[in-house]
Amino acid sequence: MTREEVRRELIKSLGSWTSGEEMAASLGISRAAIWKAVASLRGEGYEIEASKRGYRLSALPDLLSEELIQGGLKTRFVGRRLHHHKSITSTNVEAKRIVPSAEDGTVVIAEVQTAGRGRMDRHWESPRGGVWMSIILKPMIPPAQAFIVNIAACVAVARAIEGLYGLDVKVKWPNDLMVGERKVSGILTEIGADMDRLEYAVVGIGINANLDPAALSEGWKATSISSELGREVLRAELVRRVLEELEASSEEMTASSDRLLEEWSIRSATLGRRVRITSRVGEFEGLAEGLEADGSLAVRRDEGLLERVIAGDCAHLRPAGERI
Ligand code: BT5
Repeated sequence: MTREEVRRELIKSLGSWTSGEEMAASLGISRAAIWKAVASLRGEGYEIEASKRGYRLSALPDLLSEELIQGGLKTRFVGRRLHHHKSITSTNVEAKRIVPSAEDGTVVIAEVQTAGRGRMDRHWESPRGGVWMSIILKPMIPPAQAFIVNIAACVAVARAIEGLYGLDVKVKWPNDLMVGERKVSGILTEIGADMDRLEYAVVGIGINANLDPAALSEGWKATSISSELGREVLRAELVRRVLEELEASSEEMTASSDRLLEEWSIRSATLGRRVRITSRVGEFEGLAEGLEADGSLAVRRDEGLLERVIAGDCAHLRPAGERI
């Protein structure tokens, strides 16, 4: 059916122009037939622009369905299997449930999470308009290297948001992505391992895409892509880009982690700042000096001692010592 074929072609190049001539040639139909199909799709609520450059699909029923994400997805394995839920407790919980039978790169994605989770069982607010997804990875790396998955995910999401929207995205140790001083995305990586092999990593990614941060309970600490840009974005395009960047960074992490650690450091909003660390061993303040090869944050305590913090929370402090 022409309309269906045209729809698929436009979805493949969602957000960019497709020439009518090329589409007609590849589908073996006339340009007039394409025009008719476009008119019919517009009638269904698809927003399709037309210009000398061809057609561009700029808005669709804003769902993160398999079809919308996978059409035009340029990955080898990440996102090739995708489970879309309108509402779910937590995509990480669901991903861990299906992990034994899931292929490397399987994605669980939801429009809404009713019990989204942050680290240490904190609550993650996940209303409509965001991107809430978990990617199952089964990389060939030893358990001691598991931290690199989190680094790879942070770098991938930062690259995706920056690449698509030109926003300056910084990483706040260990897992926050920031625009300015506000959090736009959080990552929760959970792993399963035996003594000598990482069995899986579930990379949970939450991105405040099209939502009003004021509607979140700590809106003053959060931002969203739409509020930064002053317009809504195509979430399916964002998801695709994140999956593509994640595949690239997960390949980098199995080859050599040096570049990722370096990029993380360059993107870091934490290094060079005074921080307050809260970890299992207690709370202290100091200067964040560097990211170590094992993913820990090196913090120079005021008394001069260098602490390597492998897990915990980190608050950025103003020079005067007040919390931001
Ligand atoms: C995180 O934890 O930042 C990891 C968040 C991971 C969420 C994804 S969504 C898909 C997948 N499925 C899940 O169930 N989770 C993952 P953490 O560093 O612990 O930060 C949690 C803190 O961020 C909370 O205590 C709030 O202060 C704040 N917060 C909660 N919801 C937020 C939101 N939507 N935007 C910005 N900040 C938020």
